[in-house]
Amino acid sequence: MTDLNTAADPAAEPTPTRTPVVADQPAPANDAGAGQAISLLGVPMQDGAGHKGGIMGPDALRTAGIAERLRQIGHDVIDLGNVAPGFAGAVEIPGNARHADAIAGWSRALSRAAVEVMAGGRLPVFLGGDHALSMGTVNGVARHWADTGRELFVLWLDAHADFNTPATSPSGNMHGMPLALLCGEPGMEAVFGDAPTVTVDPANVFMLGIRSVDAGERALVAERGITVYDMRRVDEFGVSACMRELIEIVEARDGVLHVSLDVDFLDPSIAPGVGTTVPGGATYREAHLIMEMLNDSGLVGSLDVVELNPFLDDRGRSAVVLSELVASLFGQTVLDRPARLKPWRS
Ligand SMILES: [Mn+2]
Repeated sequence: MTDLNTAADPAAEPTPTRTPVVADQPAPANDAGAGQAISLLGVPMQDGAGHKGGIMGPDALRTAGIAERLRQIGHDVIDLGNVAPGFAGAVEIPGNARHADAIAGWSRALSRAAVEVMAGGRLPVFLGGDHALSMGTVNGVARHWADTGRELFVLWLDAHADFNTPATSPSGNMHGMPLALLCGEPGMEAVFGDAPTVTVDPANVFMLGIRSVDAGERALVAERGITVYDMRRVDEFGVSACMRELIEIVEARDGVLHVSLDVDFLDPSIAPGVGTTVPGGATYREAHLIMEMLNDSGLVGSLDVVELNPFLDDRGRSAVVLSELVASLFGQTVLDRPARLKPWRS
């Protein structure tokens, strides 16, 4: 991990040149008339979670006005409806992995969908659905950037590391395994079978907000060299220092970011609609600051919004908070601040 005290020194390195994430829409969203082409894809899956209810997640986000909010700030938004799960047949995964057949079907269909949308020059936003959906979405995103020669980084906003394998998982719920699969941990090859896969380099993964890690995955996360900004680090340095550090790393490599936003990243007091709440999560203001800094960075090329369980929500509160956060990530601001204001660079 880079030292927080030196990472932001503007004199240390020349400002890197940056390639726009989506070639046709290089300007930031808050510039008048410079909206991005965004495609929403619903993923009503819940096979990876321990609770039922995730199948309602995409429609709750739609009901909370996610598309309208993005259109209001000038984006070209298409809602592609829900992705249909593929059929993978019988999938053999040794160890503790529940509903592996269904997860495999979803993963292959989602990987194809991500590749297709991105090949069309649009930025995909996947509305979940449980976090196992990221096996498919991030695999597709990684395939796209591997083909186009851009280095992919992943920001995992979550209470959990999601780095279990069928060998380490206490529950067998595959929503706790997507990062392990994506980083190429052995045991889950059958999820994609003969379908194309591109592995994510664990050194390019940032976890932020982590506060509940199982014993087995703790060792793996440390061994693989993943950058972990746990809540202790957030408390000590603040989210802005963590975000600045990771944004500078991605910028320096002319990389692109996939963001995977799990509802349980947020404190349960602001987002109760998730089956795996953990106390001590990100506050409303911390979460919005993260989204605004991501928008300022211009580095985000794809997004998952996962684990929303409307069955556990409180009158749609979590769905509204999430759709507000997504709008914030794409340029919604409370006041008209100058776009791409970067005080740490001046
Ligand atoms: Mn998760």
